[in-house]
Amino acid sequence: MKEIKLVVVGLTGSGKTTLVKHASQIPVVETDERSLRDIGKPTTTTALDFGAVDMGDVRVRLFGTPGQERFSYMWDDLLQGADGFIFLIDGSDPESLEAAREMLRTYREKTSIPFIVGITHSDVPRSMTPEEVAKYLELPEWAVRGVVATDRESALSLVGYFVELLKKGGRYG
Ligand SMILES: Nc1nc2c(ncn2[C@@H]2O[C@H](COP(=O)(O)OP(=O)(O)OP(=O)(O)O)[C@@H](O)[C@H]2O)c(=O)[nH]1
Ligand SMILES: [Mg+2]
Repeated sequence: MKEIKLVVVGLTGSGKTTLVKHASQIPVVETDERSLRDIGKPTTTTALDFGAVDMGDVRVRLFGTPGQERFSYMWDDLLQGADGFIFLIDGSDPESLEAAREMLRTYREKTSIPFIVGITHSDVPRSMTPEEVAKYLELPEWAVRGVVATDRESALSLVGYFVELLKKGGRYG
């Protein structure tokens, strides 16, 4: 079976661990620990999340990164051998948008592999739309999709969408 490695990146609280957990069909390896700082949730990823899901003839390996800067030593390691990355933004938190843009810039300087942007919390009323965010990030609309990371079907649909794009782009398969 062909294998594809996707890395899930984004700010703390953007929903990376949640997405990997809901998209994976194997029990997920998690490294969440109690957060020392108040980040609006009890735990934070300290090293990585790992999950996997088979999609047709492709086995997708999903690696979630830690969002916090102090664990950023993991970022380059996790990108090793990756076929693409999914950049998550919490759509219910417009105040995080500027920091998210900066972080996306950092990742695009690190690597030239393909990426898409997922707008999480799409189920929260008055969340930012993918169109708005695409405009802000100066990306084409096809590159930015809404997702409900807590919902298995929605999480899988985002991953599946990216896998199809990678196949079409000739980057994979
Ligand atoms: N309603 C809703 N809640 C979400 C969604 N995605 C994530 N959440 C919640 O938002 C929080 C995000 O937490 P994580 O998945 O731990 O975020 P993370 O990006 O892994 O954060 P770090 O590991 O700290 O970098 C959790 O409480 C999730 O339940 C979503 O699409 N909708
Ligand atoms: Mg996490």
